[in-house]
Order: sequence, then C-alpha cells, then structure tokens
Amino acid sequence: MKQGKFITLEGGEGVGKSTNLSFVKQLLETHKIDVITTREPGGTIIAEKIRQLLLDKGDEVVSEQTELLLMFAARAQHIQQVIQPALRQGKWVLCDRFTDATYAYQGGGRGMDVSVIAWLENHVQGGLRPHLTLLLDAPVEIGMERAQKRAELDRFESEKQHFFEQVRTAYLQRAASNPQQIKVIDASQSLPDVQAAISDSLQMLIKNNHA
Ligand code: Z5A
Repeated sequence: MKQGKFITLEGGEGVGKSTNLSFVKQLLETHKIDVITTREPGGTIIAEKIRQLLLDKGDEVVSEQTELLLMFAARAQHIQQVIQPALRQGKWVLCDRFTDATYAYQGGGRGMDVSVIAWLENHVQGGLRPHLTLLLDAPVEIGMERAQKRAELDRFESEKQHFFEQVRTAYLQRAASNPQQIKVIDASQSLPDVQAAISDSLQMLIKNNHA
C-alpha cells in the first residue's frame, strides 16, 4: 500500500493554525483523501498529559532541558502510536505543529543548542520528516492580538514579545534553508486569501497522489 503524506502546520501563536487545519482537512477530503488530524505536543493519552505539564503555569519553574526533553518524549509517543501507523495505512496525517516548532521555540526562543535538537530529531524520528510544512507567518503583534481574545494565557503565551520575535525569525530561517518542505504563507491577510494560498501550496501534493 502507498504510504500517506505527512503535512504540518506551523507558526507563532494566534496566526491561525487551528482555523486552517480544519480548512486543509476539508480540502483534502473533497479530493477523496483519507486524512487524520492531530497536534503537538499531544495526540495520544500520554502525550496529552505531557502537554498539560508543558503548558500549565505551576509553582515549579520548568527548566529548558526539561521542556526540550518533554517535547521529544511526547513526540516519540505520538509518532509510534499515531503518526507512523496512519501513514503505513495510507492515510494522510495533518499535524498542528511538529519539530519545526522545537527549532523555533526551544532553538530560537530559548536559545538552546540547535545541534542537540537535531540529534534528538534523528534519534526520535529516524527518517520521518514532513512532506510539506505550511508556515503561517504574520507579525508578532497580529498573532498576539488574535490570541489575546482568548480566556487565560498558558505558559508559552505568557512569554514577552521579544521571545516571539525570536521564534518568528527562527521559523523564517528554517523556511529559507528548506524551501522544498516549508512553504511560507502570509497569515496577516484575510482568511479567504490565506486559504487560497494554502490551497495553491497543496496542489502539487494532491496531484501527485492521484497520479
Ligand atoms: N511548542 C514548543 O515550544 N515546542 C514544540 O516543539 C511544540 C510546541 C510542538 C502549544 O501550541 C505551545 O507549545 C505553543 C508552542 C509550544 N505555544 N505558543 N505560543 P499550540 O499550537 O496549542 O498554541 P498556539 O500557538 O497558541 O496555537 P493556537 O492558540 O491554537 O493559535 P492558532 O491555532 O495559530 O490560531 P487560531 O486559534 O486558529 O486563530 C486565532 C484567532 O484568530 C481565532 O479567533 C481565529 O478566528 C482568528 N483568525 C485566524 N486567521 C485569521 C485571519 N487570517 N484573519 C483574521 N482572524 C483570523
């Protein structure tokens, strides 16, 4: 059986990943593609528990090392339990964030050693990499403004603007060094324009699937 495709959505907070995840799912389904949606950190019972540990603003400070290792612990579980089985069954996997988020947040935002992230990526994922990453990019103020309409801010959302600027820069650097995989979408546009750009970026992958 033909393996499914692995598509990830990335970007800073509030840029519209969740909104557009539903749009991409519907678009693929109109092309008769069997697709599952999932997210990181999370996607399995254990990985969702790890997500809670990562997002909660508890009394104990989470060290950077702990944060990085928990991201990859959740990812290891998610890959084994959800992503690889679905791809093997020929399903497409649509994931809200993946390892590019680790490079952007832990690498760019926290300033952690990128070679350690790369080592963990190889160790946990083997050869698994997204076939396509849609990077929703918008000025930090726009994402923050959209996100702040929500109730309570989590541990990441409570970071300062400078942190998110570093995250955005790291994302854009990754896109520049890997343009085949990562397509930058201008997420500051109106939703219909963002979705038209997303649709264009997916056409090649959809066409090849039916070839
Ligand atoms: N994290 C990490 O550090 N390292 C890692 O390896 C991974 C993650 C995997 C949880 O992620 C945190 O984990 C994340 C990074 C860290 N923290 N942050 N920040 P998350 O994905 O759950 O959290 P999030 O980035 O805050 O995502 P979100 O809250 O779900 O936002 P979103 O999905 O990008 O946005 P949205 O909910 O779709 O849209 C926000 C609002 O804007 C909503 O009202 C929409 O209707 C509106 N919207 C969307 N698009 C538009 C346009 N184009 N125009 C106008 N309004 C719009």
